[in-house]
Amino acid sequence: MFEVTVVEKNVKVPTVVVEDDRTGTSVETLKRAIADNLFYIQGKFPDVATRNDQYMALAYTVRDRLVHRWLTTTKQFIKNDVRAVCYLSAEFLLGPHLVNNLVNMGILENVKKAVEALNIDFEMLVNQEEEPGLGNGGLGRLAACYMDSLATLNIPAIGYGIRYEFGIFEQVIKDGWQIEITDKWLHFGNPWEIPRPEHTMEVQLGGHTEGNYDANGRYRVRWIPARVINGVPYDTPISGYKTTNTNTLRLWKAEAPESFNFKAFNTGDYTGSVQEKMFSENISKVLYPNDEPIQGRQLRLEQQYFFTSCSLQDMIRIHFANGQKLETFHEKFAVQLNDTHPSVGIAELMRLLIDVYAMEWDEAWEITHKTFGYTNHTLMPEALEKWEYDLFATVLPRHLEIILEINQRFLDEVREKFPNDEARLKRMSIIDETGRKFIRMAHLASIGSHAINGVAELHSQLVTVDVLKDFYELWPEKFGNVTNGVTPRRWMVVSNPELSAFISETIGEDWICDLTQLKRLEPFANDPAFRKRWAEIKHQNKVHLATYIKMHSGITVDSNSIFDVQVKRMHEYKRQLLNVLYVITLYLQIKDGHAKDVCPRTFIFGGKAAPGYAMAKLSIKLINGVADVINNDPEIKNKIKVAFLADYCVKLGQQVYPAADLSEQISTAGKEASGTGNMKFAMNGALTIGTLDGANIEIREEVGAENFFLFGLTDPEVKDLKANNYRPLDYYESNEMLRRVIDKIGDGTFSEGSRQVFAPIVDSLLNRDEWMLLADYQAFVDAQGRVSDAYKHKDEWIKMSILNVARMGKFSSDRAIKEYCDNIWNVKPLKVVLEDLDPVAAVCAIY
Ligand code: NBG
Repeated sequence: MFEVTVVEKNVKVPTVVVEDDRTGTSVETLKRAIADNLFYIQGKFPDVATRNDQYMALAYTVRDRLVHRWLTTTKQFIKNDVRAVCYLSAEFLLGPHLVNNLVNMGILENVKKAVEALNIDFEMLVNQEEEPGLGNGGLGRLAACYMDSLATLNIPAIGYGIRYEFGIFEQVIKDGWQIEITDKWLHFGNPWEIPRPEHTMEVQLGGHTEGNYDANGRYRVRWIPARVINGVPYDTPISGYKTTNTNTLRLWKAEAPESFNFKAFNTGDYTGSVQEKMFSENISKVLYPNDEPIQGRQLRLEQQYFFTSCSLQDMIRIHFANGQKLETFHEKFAVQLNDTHPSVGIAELMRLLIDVYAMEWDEAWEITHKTFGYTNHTLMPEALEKWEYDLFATVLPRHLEIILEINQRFLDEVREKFPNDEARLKRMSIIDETGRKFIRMAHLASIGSHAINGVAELHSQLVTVDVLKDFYELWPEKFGNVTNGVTPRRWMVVSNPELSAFISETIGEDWICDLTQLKRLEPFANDPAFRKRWAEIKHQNKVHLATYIKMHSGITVDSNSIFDVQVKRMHEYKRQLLNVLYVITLYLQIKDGHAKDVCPRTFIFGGKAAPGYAMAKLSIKLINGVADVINNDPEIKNKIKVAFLADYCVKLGQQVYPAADLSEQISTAGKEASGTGNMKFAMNGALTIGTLDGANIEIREEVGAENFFLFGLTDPEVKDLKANNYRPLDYYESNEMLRRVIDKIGDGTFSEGSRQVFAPIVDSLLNRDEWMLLADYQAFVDAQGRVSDAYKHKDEWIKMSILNVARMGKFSSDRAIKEYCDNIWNVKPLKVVLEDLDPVAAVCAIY
């Protein structure tokens, strides 16, 4: 930006500010930039431009402004020799970039005006964006919220992951069943990323190892791989809210080292010659849906090793480029393992230090152990990663040797502390030898990290008495808790602009970066005018969602009814089926002639089922079957409606949370590690009906028991009942309504007369009921009754809604990130100052 002062005939005219075309943010400059990009980047005249051309032109306009901040940030991080957080995650569920970046950069209003001045509908461009769905659910979305907070808090950070060509599948519903369609997020190009082929890393796989003595008589191991694959980094700038600081998300794409196998090509085998390329590129081809019965495990292991190895090599490259020595690696990088997916990184850093850089074991171990922290996200046994020993040996022969050495030394330590305790050694070993041999990744992660944390208080406590009990007994000081949080920028400011503006009008804007400020809304709960406006905004949001539902599923819903919402991955422990049992209960009550007692409700469901998870898919079919019957039954007189929203994703979440009255958080106690949807709902003024599970417990503590609908068994009660031969049939036999509800599922009412379709559900509920739906059924129905009663007193309900929002300060991801920084990473913020960069001058090319 520079200033021109025009002086004419000795008359001084006011200073005119001329903006740089590529960084200026006035409406006029933005308008010109969009028009320019449409012409020069998309190569289109305005009258033939498609909506996607227009979107791309706008996205590049925004990116230019981001790049300015981004490069400034990188430059200043390097100049200040900062300690950085490296967040290793197999998933980053970012959601759409455009509006989030505009909000963070503070240019939303000007951009809207510029777009409209070009006669383009802004909302249409927003809807044009394909979201990068590079995650399954909570874990991936948490990583995205954390990237937002790291940037906002001015923490130097790099997110490292995989640039999947196909992210989470697109869900369509056909005859009530889920059908999976491949995701096409890259189909029209991705304007937010910049490839950096100059920083390509080589990754080795397979083969064997050879030991020999070097010139100094030191034993060295050489890994002779069977395959080598290239990892090409693609960088996405991650903006912070109202700060210059812009961090990097670096995602790796797998490529073959050479596009052609020339030998095969020369012998005329053209397809053979490209096969190698295809095999190599497979590694970053597709995101694994979780809960999938594990086939194709080898590819998954290769994915994990691929991105971790690239990332660690990249950190070492940056470290050296900064003129540092390897001995100080742990002083410059705090590496966080987002679950066990990147935990092979512990063996990989050891390999790099010992084999590649000839460091001694003890020093390498010291560095490695000080570098890593491990976050556990689940207690579910099927999600605790184990790799078949033989498979691991085939894919990563050198890493297996290193892991065995780590294990040996570790078990010696255990022996010393707990002599003569063979059972303990067996339990704690990285190698599971109870049957077929496996490598237990959670053990490797725990041994190789200096800090281990769970994601909510209950979960962290259960980690120490359950999956990692023995490790806790060995190293209690390593264990801690960081309760999850979500970013108020995306989940309030971007998703719910009306409510956010109203809050800012009332208490100023500081709450956006300090969510505890929302407390100042409390007194307004008693102000009728405030409540009235609050209720209007909620109603408006419901009208918007109702329009969406009508458009996408043809169902007409009543915006005055309770919007009762359960959106999350389909999983038995999350108990969507318990919700369905209540829907059918209400249906039967109306059919029994009690319609006048029923408070009108719209039950909204959304969520994907892993393609191989039959029970989860069947639940979707049941929800849709129930919806068909209820929505079309004239006797119901529209008192209740059921809608399953297809293809639940971040974009859809942004429309759903602001419109919800009731948030369903009804997992079996002790099973949901934290949950983060529960936070997004409450921040947008929905009340929670929930069990004492995960972060629900802390949400209830914060908002007050009187503003939360609690029901159900506690974790110890669940365990007790299990231990005492839980018999679901007892509940079925003794509760008439429950019996009628389950019989209805079985008798074909919701499956066009077929008794077969839902037989597995009935069988599972009556004979096993692993997740104790029947035990919690009556308590749930009673709690739902309390919800209906409360909703009848609309004014009181709104008060509770306001108090929920006012007391959600704790659940900002900013708070969570500060705790990680202080207790685990020991990193400090660095406030970056926006400076004019001369794009011609070489500044720095390290990141
Ligand atoms: C999930 C838990 C959620 C939790 C998120 C984020 C996995 C393995 N775990 O309860 O099920 O909120 O992680 O921590 O996806």
